[in-house]
Amino acid sequence: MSSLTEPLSTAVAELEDDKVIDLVKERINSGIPPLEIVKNLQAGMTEVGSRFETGDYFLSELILAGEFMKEAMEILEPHLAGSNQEYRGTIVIGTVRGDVHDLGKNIVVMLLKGAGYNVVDLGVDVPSDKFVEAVKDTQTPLVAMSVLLTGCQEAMKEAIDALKGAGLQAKVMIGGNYVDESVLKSVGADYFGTVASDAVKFAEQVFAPQ
Ligand code: B12
Repeated sequence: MSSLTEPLSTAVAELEDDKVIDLVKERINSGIPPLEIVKNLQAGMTEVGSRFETGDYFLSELILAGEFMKEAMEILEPHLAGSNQEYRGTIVIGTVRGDVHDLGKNIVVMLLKGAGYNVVDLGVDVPSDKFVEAVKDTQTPLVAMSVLLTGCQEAMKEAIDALKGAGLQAKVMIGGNYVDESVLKSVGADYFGTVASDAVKFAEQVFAPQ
């Protein structure tokens, strides 16, 4: 049914919730880097999405996958978030209006916090004015937006236009499973990423000492 061979990714795709949790714990205990584990989880979730698309899985299966992913993330969180106390600045983040997917965004939040940033997380289904308000309040030089639904690309563009319209200079990084160079151009963002660690790379550029 799929070309997945990696056991954790396969367990995710097959919705074997107990096995997923056991494998995540086992891998953490044996010292496998947490981002490697995230990569395998993400590959499994992509397969869940494909099966949903082809009608082999239904919404109930998407919901189930979302739930055991949350449990897996709770196990990974202390390992991803690290203990970097150095304050490097504030970053605002949210999933754009109309989209409630947040598992990926939450991983981005954990990594940014782990890298020493103060993260203002606006949550999901965030309208443009909330992004504008948070950027004004924090005076952040960097906003991160997450999107998983292709239909929400327009909402992302609206949020970016609203920031520009308000005269704010903050750079915008966008990310999610389908974003690429063409999405970046069409919404007018400054940077795009398809994995959570991309967010840290770009933050380092924005916050680099001049
Ligand atoms: C789990 C899931 C759900 C769960 C979400 C639970 C939650 N709390 O997030 C629930 C059940 C709620 C859900 C609902 C829906 N979903 Co859904 N869902 C998924 C699924 C299977 C996995 C998403 C996920 O969590 N992946 C795991 C995480 C770790 O990966 P990630 O999100 O991609 O994040 C990583 C990167 O993208 C990146 N990243 C993410 N954000 C950012 C931000 C920045 C700045 C950076 C740098 C990086 C970055 O870093 C993360 C870690 O590396 C995807 C399939 C897929 N291919 O992604 C479909 C998918 C996204 N869903 C889809 C659909 C259609 C829906 C529904 C419309 C279904 C329905 N009929 O109701 C609703 C929409 C609800 C809404 N309004 O948002 C489609 C979207 C298709 C499209 N073209 O738009 C997908 C692609 C499935 C498919 N192939 O058809 N879904």
